Amino acid sequence: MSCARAPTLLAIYAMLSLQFVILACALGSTVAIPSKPTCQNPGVRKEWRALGYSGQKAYVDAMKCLSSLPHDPSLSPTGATPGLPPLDKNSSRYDDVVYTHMDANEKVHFTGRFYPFHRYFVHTVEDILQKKCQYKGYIPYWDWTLGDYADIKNSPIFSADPVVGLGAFPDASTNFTLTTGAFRNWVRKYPIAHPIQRNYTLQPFKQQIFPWSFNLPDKRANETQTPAEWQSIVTGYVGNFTAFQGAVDGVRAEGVHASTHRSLGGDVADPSWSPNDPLFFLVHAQLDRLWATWQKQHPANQYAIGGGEDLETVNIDQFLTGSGKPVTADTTIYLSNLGPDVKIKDLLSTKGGVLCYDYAT
Ligand SMILES: [Cu+2]
Repeated sequence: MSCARAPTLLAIYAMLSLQFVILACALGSTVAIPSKPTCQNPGVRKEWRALGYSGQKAYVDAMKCLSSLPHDPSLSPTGATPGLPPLDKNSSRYDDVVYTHMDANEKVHFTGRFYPFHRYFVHTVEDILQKKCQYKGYIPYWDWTLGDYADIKNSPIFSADPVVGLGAFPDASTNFTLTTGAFRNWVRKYPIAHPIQRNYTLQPFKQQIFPWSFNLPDKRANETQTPAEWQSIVTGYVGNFTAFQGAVDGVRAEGVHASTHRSLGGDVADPSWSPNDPLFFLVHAQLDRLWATWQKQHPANQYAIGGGEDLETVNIDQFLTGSGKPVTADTTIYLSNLGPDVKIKDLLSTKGGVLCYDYAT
């Protein structure tokens, strides 16, 4: 599969008291506290480098285990995204995870479901690793603000170490196939069987992939990955969830979310099958950490949610976080039976509802 090929799909408050309250907020967000605030001993998600050799190996081994488990016939696509390849019954549980993301694609990107879906998706994979692969850890995050942003391509996290390395960026000599690191030559089944690819591109917006044109085609992706940019998002948009999400995605998807995916290139750059590359989970844990950090920044942020259920491709500048039916705390997040369907209100705290984890930093 060529990295240059355009994808076929998505060618594209209220701490008034300690009482549990639900109310609408004037700032494009609704607010609700989780229905099941039961988390007592939260697990700790750590930065990739803080795992150390043994922690990294445990994570790699768990991912390889997921890749060796058979496809689960109970996987049940919702049909939210038309035109997908058929389910491959000879694939693996890892491929089921990828298919779940492909199935959800057109309902969970640039909509109000974006953040809750991805929080629940990553949590569910973490849960499967723990229950089916005896993994004792949690999903690590990649904190690109730790100096990496200056030269992402040469960040030490992209190690070629055959046991614990996430893999060095390949080049044209291998058609950008990942040939180093613990996941070298990994073959994934969707959309067709292929070895996973990566292709670092500092200026990814030169290539058109969405139904809208980019405003800043020359923008360098790492401008969105600086400590200053992180701080600006965390401290801004008080009580205004849609503005917060809009900042993460950016105007016409030129924010840190798409910048990170698109610049890494290959599989993880695709809006549909990006989880083919295990880097996806480190990237999305970091983006979830950004949300969790913003949520803790102000009581008005903690349970704010908003946006619409439908991807808006025409008036994208007006509806960065979707149009149509409003997304609220009572909106359901579907997971193709990879895990049970849940309400957003049970995903608004990492330490309540169906979740029980925190970030080390
Ligand atoms: Cu996604």
